[in-house]
Amino acid sequence: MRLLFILLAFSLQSLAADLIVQIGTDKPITVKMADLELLPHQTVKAADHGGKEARWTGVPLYQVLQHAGMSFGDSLRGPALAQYVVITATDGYKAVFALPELDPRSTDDPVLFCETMNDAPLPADLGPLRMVVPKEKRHFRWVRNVAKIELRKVE
Ligand SMILES: Nc1nc2c(c(=O)[nH]1)N[C@H]1C(S)=C(S)[C@@H](COP(=O)(O)O)O[C@H]1N2
Ligand SMILES: [Mo]
Repeated sequence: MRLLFILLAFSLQSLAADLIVQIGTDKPITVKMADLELLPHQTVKAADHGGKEARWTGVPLYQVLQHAGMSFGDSLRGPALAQYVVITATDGYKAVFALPELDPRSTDDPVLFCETMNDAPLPADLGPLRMVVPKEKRHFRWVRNVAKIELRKVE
């Protein structure tokens, strides 16, 4: 019984660590923390809401979308630009990004899914994944505890 409980707690924890990514009406895919590890990372120095500066390391949002099958190449133009990304946290908080804010052809401003702050894994109230958007003067889109990423089309 006790072993069962431990196993259950363990699998729930690893479930919570997974990221769900859905491109349009495709079947949602699960991106594990181990999958994220393999994607290109970037480190930035940025101050959080409390004004404390830290070193944040993570994967750019466009890299995660690319990993899930979206292309950021020359095909991303015209009607394809009328798409947007919805980030949902475990507490239901949501933030929205337009594609030119993410596309490296359009901007050098990083939008990152960070797994570490000052080289240490994020505490439970922030992580395991937190968005870091250094260009924002307000921290509206520094979503804590990210659970899901969706690419949707403006109707
Ligand atoms: N999951 C989640 N992330 C969130 C929020 C929230 O309510 N839930 N609030 C946002 C807002 S408005 C701000 S100002 C910052 C505050 O982050 P901090 O308290 O970790 O500094 O988190 C952002 N990320
Ligand atoms: Mo805020």
